[in-house]
Amino acid sequence: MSGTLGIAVIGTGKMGADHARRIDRMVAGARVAAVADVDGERAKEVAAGLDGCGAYTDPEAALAAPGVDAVLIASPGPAHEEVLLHCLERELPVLCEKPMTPDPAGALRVVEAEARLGRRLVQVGFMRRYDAEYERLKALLDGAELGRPLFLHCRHRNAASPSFFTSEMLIADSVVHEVDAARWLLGQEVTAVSVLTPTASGGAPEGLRDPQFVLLETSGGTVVDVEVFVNCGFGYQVQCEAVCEAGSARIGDGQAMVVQSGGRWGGEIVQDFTVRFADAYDRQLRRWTEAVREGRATGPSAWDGYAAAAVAEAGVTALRSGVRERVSLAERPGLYGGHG
Ligand code: NAD
Ligand code: ISE
Repeated sequence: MSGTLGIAVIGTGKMGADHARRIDRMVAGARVAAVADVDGERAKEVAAGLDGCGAYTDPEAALAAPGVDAVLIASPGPAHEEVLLHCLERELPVLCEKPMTPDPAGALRVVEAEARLGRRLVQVGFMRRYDAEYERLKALLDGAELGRPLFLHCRHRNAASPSFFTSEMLIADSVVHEVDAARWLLGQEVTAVSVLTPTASGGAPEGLRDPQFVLLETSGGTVVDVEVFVNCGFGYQVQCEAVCEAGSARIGDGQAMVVQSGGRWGGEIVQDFTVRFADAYDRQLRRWTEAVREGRATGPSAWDGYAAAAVAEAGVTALRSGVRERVSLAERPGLYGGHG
């Protein structure tokens, strides 16, 4: 396309408002044409700062608004499927925040609808694939100079969890990022999940099983462990160490600047994902916009969203059962050749 890409942003909470600001200020060739939020006041507030942007409470009305060529979904996970299916009906390219859907059954309905259409329109917001450190680790592993990956040791820590967070969401909402990152970094599927839980931290809200230790086994024989701790109190940390046959590589130490003064050394720990992954969100949106304008599909696909949801479901079952659970995947439609 030659004109500016008009984007409808569905859900204008923390992420939706941030993405709308990003489209407005950081992405060339795109503008926010409409926003929708069930909270009409929130939608109006975000639209007020954006030239020619309509505010709606009904997502379908935003999809049908004048000048809308593409959609960004940033409503809560359970609301994604309905909007995704409407986008596919209207043949609108869509960038959908993770998780694509909270359940594999819903994700499979999206995959099947897109496969029937015969072309990729859905990209899932697994933004770690656009983070500079993750990109370097991916290039190193693909280059194979360290040999075969044996382990990925991952840590995913949030300073505090939102009030609505459940024990299951530590897996389906947080570890789902590691699931996608592991599938992408390794080019393998996750085949089984086990979950161990220590006595909950005193800093966690009553009843929340936080932290958890999640073990993923993969089709290529790599073992991935994830410490997820969403009320660690001290900051936001996402780390990954790949241990390979001939060496190891680690990302996420966050040591951009180390200060030495008064007989001490140290640095800052960022407090949340909007800071740690700001560049990745920018790059994700820029590359998606470029691809949509050129009529291409790139990035994590609906199949990746489905595979991550299937692993998350096995993880939630393992959390409840206390035993190792196998992951079962549907047959992959031809539309989704290899790993995205
Ligand atoms: P939020 O609660 O701050 O915002 C969600 C907004 O959606 C709210 O304004 C709410 O009123 C609105 N909403 C609720 N139901 C709706 C519906 N049916 N239609 C339209 N609007 C609706 O949540 P958030 O933290 O911004 O998370 C939004 C999405 O982004 C979730 O899928 C979440 O998992 C994802 N997320 C991704 C990252 C990341 O790092 N990629 C980080 C945080 C959140
Ligand atoms: C949140 O929804 C995200 O996606 C963040 O990246 C993650 O760190 C956090 O745990 C999730 O709740």
